[in-house]
Amino acid sequence: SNRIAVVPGSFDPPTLGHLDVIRRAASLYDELHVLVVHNPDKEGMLPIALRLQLLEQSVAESGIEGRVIVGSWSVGLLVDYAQEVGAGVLVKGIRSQGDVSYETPMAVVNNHLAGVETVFLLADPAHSVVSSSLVRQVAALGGDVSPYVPSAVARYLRSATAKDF
Ligand code: COD
Repeated sequence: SNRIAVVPGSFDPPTLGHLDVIRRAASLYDELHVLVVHNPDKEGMLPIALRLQLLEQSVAESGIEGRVIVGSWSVGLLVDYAQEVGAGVLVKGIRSQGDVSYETPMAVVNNHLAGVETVFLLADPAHSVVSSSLVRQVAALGGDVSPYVPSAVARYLRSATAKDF
């Protein structure tokens, strides 16, 4: 159904850019699944269970209106999950031409595989330089990441020691 959408990502960790896309997508669809997907191309910092917990806290703290379900998916195709929950749409955020180049082949293949459409939301310029990798780097070097992440994530990163990165 096109009333149900999935926002997939690595969320390693969740950022204010992610939360902005989640909030805007939640206003467009009746039900939104925010899905932590293991990206085989990326090594990853935080365990999936922790990313899930931080996402749940961030969604709760941000007061996002609408039905938002946080989950994870590590076996099989993303579109298998979409079909399982009856979602006809994937929502992705676009910060740059680089994001367009990265997302285009996946959007085409996901449509061929399962008829699922990908909807792109343009990043808010206020967040368009924010990425999880930037946050990881600043946090690992002892900088303040609170302008870029939800407060639950800032709290976690402050409590974690350098050896966790
Ligand atoms: N502002 C707006 N949007 C943002 C921001 C920001 N500051 N930061 C990130 N985003 C967007 C990204 O563009 C992306 O759309 C989403 O948020 C998630 O970002 P990340 O970095 O957490 O996640 P990615 O880019 O590593 O995505 C991982 C996925 C696993 C979702 C991706 O690789 C994917 O869709 N894989 C599909 C697996 C599959 O089924 N493959 C076979 C067919 S293609």
